[in-house]
Amino acid sequence: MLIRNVRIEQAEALQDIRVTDGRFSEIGLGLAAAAGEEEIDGGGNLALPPFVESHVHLDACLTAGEPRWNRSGTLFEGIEIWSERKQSLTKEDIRNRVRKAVRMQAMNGVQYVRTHVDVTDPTLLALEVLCELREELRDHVEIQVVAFPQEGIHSYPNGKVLLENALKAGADVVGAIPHFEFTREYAVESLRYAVGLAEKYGKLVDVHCDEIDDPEAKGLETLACLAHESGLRDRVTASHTCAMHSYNNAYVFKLFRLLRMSGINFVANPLVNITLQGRLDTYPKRRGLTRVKELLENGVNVSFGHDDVYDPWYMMGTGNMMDVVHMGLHTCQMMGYDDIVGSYRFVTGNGARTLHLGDAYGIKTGNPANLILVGARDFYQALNEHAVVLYSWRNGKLIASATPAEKKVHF
Ligand code: 17E
Ligand code: FE2
Repeated sequence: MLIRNVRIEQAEALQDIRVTDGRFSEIGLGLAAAAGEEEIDGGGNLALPPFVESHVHLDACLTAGEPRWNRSGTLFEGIEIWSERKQSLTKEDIRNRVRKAVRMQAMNGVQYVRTHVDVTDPTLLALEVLCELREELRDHVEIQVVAFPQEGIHSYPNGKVLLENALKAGADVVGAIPHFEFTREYAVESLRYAVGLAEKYGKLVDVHCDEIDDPEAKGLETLACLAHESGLRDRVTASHTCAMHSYNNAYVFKLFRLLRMSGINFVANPLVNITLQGRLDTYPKRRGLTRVKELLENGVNVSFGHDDVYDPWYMMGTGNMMDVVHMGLHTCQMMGYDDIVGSYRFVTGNGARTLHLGDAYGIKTGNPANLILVGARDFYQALNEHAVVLYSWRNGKLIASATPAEKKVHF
């Protein structure tokens, strides 16, 4: 197959991409079609490696309003509602919702997903189902499963054993939630325990870290210190880190030295944290997003996640990572031209680093032919005009396509 006239990321010239046996076999200017080779006119549109959803909760997706709506709009009411909803989980319920959400993501060009799955459940049902779906859907999406202790490790009955059992049952990544633990001591112990399990079982780490407007929430320094001293480094990710928004600058200055040394990744979730944080403020109201621009300036890897698709924490969402980037650029005030045109990195390459996808990710000769074609000349236009993903190919096979809606003005 020959895909003609596409702009690969921010390249100046339009190029052609040849796919042979599911891999990129040639990339260049004006390639000649072989006899009988399928040709696709890229029309000058934007070719990107597939979107990476680096933080979402698929087990809870598509449950908004069940059994009740989140009236306060806080994280903590969301956790209460989910705790009620998870009593009625069944295998079929989880399978149906996750399959639907994954198809929504596929329609929007996502091919890699890291999902947190709540393991504060004595049955570990959602974890079991997500591990099954990870295998079942492998041809269409690469799923990583995080064992996520939503109600705490040390503060939930049998929490330590459940977390370890989740790893034995096949989770890829260990989670934690220090700001939700009963005490500061539990917060620290829970991080030590989670990192210890990652070492024991050879897993990655991704912590819901300090998702609260409390400047005293300092799980991050403990996590970064553990990543540094254990040598796990970039195998560790700190998600949310909202408290960093409220830390004083002197403390942040000191903290950033450790963050640079530790090599850890960050995931910000702009759509969700702009709505969950600041809820207990009157005015002025904090935005509560982590310091994305400053992290990047310090050479730290940051990706963006959607976090929720229509659930107790966020009652909107279609799985479109461009919505996430759009919100992130506004709320983090990254609205310079270069910031905008290059912002696909938050949901492509930076996410791939967080997920440890390795060199096989990216539009390069020899790599698996995984790519999307976005209906815009660059990512700036794509964001501004809400472009659609025209094609999503995985291993050279078309897995999703769309036609832009036709709109008319009658004057
Ligand atoms: N659970 C949590 O602790 N934080 C979140 N943002 C979501 C679930 C979505
Ligand atoms: Fe989350």
